[in-house]
Amino acid sequence: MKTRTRVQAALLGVGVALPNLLSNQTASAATTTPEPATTGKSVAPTKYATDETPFCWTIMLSPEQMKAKQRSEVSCHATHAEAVEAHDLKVAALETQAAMSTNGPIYLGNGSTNRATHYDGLGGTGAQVEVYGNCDGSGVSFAAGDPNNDFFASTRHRTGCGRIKHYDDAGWGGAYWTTQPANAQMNNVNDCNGYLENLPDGNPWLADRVSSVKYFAS
Ligand SMILES: [Ca+2]
Ligand SMILES: [Ca+2]
Repeated sequence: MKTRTRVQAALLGVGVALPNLLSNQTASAATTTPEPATTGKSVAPTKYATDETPFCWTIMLSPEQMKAKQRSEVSCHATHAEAVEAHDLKVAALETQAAMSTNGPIYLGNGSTNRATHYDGLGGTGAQVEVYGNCDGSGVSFAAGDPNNDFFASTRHRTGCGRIKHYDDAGWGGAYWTTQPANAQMNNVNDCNGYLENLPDGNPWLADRVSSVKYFAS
């Protein structure tokens, strides 16, 4: 019921926005370029997953940033497509920034490849956080009080990171649990979208307790 209400609201939004868009285009032909990309989006991004913005992403902290005890920033969107679009824009901005001081393509210690997805619920359900970066010991770490802290209950390996370590504490401390596609652990689920594993709710208890994660190639 909730979904249908949201879809109806979105359709109404399009119906209202279209005449405005057309009139803006007519007006802009003689004046300046209109503000881009805001007319089609009904929900502004948030820093944490909500019912309205369940699709989130973050770029890993590099080992250097991790040593400096930085904490992760998450950006959440209404649809997966919007989250991906926003990610691409973000990486393009990072590349431009890096190009100002270097001669080669540099991602400031972060990659543009989707390495893993963490889910609110068991079995890859609920709000999800897509993680981009490199499998070189980079990671994510959430501050106390951040809604993404103690949030993940299952993890899907995407591209390249053969080993992912989940820690109970921010800054990669406390009890931890390692997911590896080669492991034959209980509660594993494999499907064509990548290796998916539920985090344990026993010893060590990491389901809904993950505060930081590190990503390794193997
Ligand atoms: Ca959860
Ligand atoms: Ca924790």
